[in-house]
Amino acid sequence: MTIKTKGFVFDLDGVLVDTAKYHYLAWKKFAEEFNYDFTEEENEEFKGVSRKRCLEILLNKVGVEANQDQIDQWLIQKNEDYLSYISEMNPSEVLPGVKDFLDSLKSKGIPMAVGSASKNAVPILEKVELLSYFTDIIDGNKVSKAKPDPEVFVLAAKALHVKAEDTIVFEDAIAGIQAANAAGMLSIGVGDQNVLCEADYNIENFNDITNEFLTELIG
Ligand code: B16
Ligand code: MG
Repeated sequence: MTIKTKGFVFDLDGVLVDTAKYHYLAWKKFAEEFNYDFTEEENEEFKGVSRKRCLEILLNKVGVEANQDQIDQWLIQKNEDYLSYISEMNPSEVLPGVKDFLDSLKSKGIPMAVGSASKNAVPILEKVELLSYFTDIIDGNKVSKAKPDPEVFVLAAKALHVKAEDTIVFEDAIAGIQAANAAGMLSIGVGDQNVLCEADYNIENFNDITNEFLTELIG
């Protein structure tokens, strides 16, 4: 059943929490084993990109070819390192303005979901105490096609029982904005406006959302 309300969908990394720094540390450690100095600038390319695809890009940079068993082992190793960093996460790592914004949507009865490439979305949301806000978590375990394919947001809208045109997506990655646009949803870029120029709206962070803007979004 489709109900007549707006649905809000949030990317995880870079929108609700800043886990990019932990992905960076884990990939940097991996690259060091090949004497490759992986920079923060290179890490920008990895935002919103699946773990598997990130490894392919990094192996290409390092100039290493490997068989599937070795690749699978490296993917596990990278994730174990990443999990060791995120095991220390706490609610103070929720990005500015997020909590107040989610509380405001919750008080208005607006349904919310997460749409993320990460396979670790649920444990991260638990650690930062945000999990209870969301009707559903559509993450890397539930999708078969990576952003910019719209699959993740289409599934999220379905879980919220809202139509694409009534869905508002918050994203920090270009591929994520493209995915929301391709799904026919309203896209809001969180972060650098010059980078996220394909978004329908841009904010620096959630403190930028005024009551007037929220009223306009809810319609
Ligand atoms: P995992 P998002 C993405 O999360 C990250 O931006 C990206 O850097 C990461 O490689 C990807 O999740 C997969 O994460 O290794 O935890 O499965 O921005 O889509 O929320
Ligand atoms: Mg992201």
